[in-house]
Amino acid sequence: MHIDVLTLFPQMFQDIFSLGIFKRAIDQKLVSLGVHNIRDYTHDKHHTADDYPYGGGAGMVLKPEPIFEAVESIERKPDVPVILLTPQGRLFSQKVAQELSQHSHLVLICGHYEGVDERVSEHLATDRLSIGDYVLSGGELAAMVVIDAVFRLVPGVLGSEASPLDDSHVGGLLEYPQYTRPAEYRGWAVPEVLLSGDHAQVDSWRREQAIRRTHKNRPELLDKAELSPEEKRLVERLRQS
Ligand code: 6GU
Repeated sequence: MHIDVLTLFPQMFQDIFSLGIFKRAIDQKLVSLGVHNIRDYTHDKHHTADDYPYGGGAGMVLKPEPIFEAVESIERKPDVPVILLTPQGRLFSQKVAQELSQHSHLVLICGHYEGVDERVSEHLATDRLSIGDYVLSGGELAAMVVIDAVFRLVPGVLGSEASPLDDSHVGGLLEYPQYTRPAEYRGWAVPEVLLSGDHAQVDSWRREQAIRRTHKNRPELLDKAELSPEEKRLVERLRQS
């Protein structure tokens, strides 16, 4: 999986994916990141990437030409998604991350200032993504969120192939609580069942904890979660109490 990012701040991407699990993944060539400075595709002596908005108003708008030229300089097949990161995009989610991880190549464009000339969204981008209902000063952090969530789904990037299946939001529930040694810390004991060695009991405890935690923190997720009839009865009881 290769991701190309277009940004006004390429330094922001310097070290972030060369640490932790992604270091090995990059060394093993499972994933790679190309970072491109939009300013390198300007032609005037001041390398102007932004300009005043037509119609007036506050702030500056990213010009279309350097962004079109930067994307066009990237060698890519016709079906490669070109994604604009913008608060006006559709909402990014684990499901979208899974969709994107099926592609071998993505191009991400980081918006900035008050916005990006609409012709980029309309005639260059094939998709627009937002990472949540808040405004960031640029698309870079959003792009990093998308890259992290997508890279970790590429087969082999996580140590164990099974681990992404247990993640929060896979299957529509938040993840169950995790514990490691010591079995007792400052008087707080790890739940007995986890020390029992009974895998069926552990699985059923975890499933119930996932449901209880989802009910407490993200109740709206339970409407769409995949639940057994018994689990649905648990949800009913939680909602009534
Ligand atoms: Cl993709 N960009 C910006 N600037 N702000 C955001 C966002 C993106 N997603 C949520 N907030």
